[in-house]
Amino acid sequence: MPTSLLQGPVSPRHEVARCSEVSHPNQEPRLDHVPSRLHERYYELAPNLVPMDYRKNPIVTVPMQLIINMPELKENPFKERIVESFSEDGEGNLTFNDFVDMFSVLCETAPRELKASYAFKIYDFNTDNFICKSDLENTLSRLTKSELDEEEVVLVCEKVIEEADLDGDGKLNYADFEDMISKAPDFLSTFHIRI
Ligand SMILES: [Ca+2]
Ligand SMILES: [Ca+2]
Repeated sequence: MPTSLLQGPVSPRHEVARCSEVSHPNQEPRLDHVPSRLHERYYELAPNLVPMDYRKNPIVTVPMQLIINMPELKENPFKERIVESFSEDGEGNLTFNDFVDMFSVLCETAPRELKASYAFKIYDFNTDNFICKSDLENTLSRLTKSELDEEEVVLVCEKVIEEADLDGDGKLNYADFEDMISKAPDFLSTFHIRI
């Protein structure tokens, strides 16, 4: 897993506090507020797995299948990839910290740069640190929900790579990708949810 992508300039867990301030304008901003609300959500997903008492440092994860059925994610075409990308084990099992990170990146007020770095991870289906043609085809088919047929998807992807691939190696590195999404903001729109 490319750790450089996880270490953005902004800490996701710091951002979650900002999200709470925005979504509760009438309340005093409380930095501990959202994590405890998120812990309730986390607990509700799997009351038999998640303890309320962490004093013995239990190892707790909630499996992907339960997380992708949350109302915030259920309709998202990238739900499995999103959960996988935030899971420390890479298989979609989320610790509470993974869960908090996921919500803080997806929240509407998270900085664009932070979202972009996770979008790159999420779209990089084969996890080789590049967005190649097959990643892009996979992404586009999900974004367009089969409005385009296979041939059209291939054509659009070739075009996108042709335009965004600045160093000419046939795939997009992060700089190429950032350049591409700056021209097509829709690419980030599936990464906003309310908590
Ligand atoms: Ca890739
Ligand atoms: Ca390139």
